[in-house]
Amino acid sequence: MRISRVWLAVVALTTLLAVAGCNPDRPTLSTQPVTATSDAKTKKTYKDLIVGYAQLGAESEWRSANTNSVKEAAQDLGVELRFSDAQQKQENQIKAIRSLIAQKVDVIGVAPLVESGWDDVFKEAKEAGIPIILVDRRADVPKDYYVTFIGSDFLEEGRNAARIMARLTDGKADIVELQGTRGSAPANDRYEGFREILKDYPDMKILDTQVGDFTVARGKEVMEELLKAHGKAITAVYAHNDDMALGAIQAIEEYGLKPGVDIKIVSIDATHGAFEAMIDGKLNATVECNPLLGPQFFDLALKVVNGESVPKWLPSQESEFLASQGAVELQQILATRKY
Ligand code: GYE
Repeated sequence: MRISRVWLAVVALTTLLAVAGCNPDRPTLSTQPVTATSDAKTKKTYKDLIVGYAQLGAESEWRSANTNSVKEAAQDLGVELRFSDAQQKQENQIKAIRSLIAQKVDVIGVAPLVESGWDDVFKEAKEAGIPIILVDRRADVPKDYYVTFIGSDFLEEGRNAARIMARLTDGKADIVELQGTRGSAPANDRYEGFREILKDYPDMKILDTQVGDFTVARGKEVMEELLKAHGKAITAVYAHNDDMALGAIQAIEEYGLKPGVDIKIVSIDATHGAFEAMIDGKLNATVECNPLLGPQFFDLALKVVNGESVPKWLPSQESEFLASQGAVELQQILATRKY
């Protein structure tokens, strides 16, 4: 048995060599040292790259996970990263991009705070020959001002949040909405996607909608105001991210109602904080939004620098989680999650 296997291998190898030798299209197996082609010589590797990342801020658990993912991936791959945090101010982000252009980095990643207002600075990058990769959020600019966008389908997240809310409330709810940063792509789309689905549910109404800036603190303040204005008429909260939902939970408890029971709550991101709140029965569901974009971002950056073609949008794969899955299952899932 053993001998016949060895023979088979010898026969197979001989055949392969013979075929390779007579087929002009195949590379021939030879003992000559392989010389690098000029293409391989000019192709850059991660270690050659200098990449800028203009982050928008540090407003949420999602954002910290996004920042860590980018920094960790850069370190693992050996990319030189020039990172800046705009502290939620568009003018800071624009300044950071201009400085990266002046430093002549190879690629600039931008998570645009809001959708509008990027034309001038993106044009400057284009004229300097520096490709822009949009990470996480879209910008409303001509398509040739950026090479690719890597991030989530925020419209679909909004639709999914509404579908879950409809299931949780049997299609009957008086909802207050906590919106993310005004003018940002996720706030715009999560607002719109949610309403799209609500059209099919005449007994689901939005009582009020306010901006909570994607932060716990603002989520709490805004929810306090909403409770003051509408009190027990509120039966559901739709928060554009988990942090605001966590703030709303505190406000609801202080008001003397039970979050998750008296008021159903659905949010977006699926952070550790959201899982803990679901395990405690205070949050009913969260729609996943993936912040771990670092490795894909650098993969795209390298391809772009080497002139390879990349898709115009690389959508993230996402799921959803419900308190009704039970504490045991949620604990197990939580243990496997990085953010
Ligand atoms: O949902 C929120 C963060 O742009 C998708 O920004 C991101 C959003 C995320 O502050 O938590």
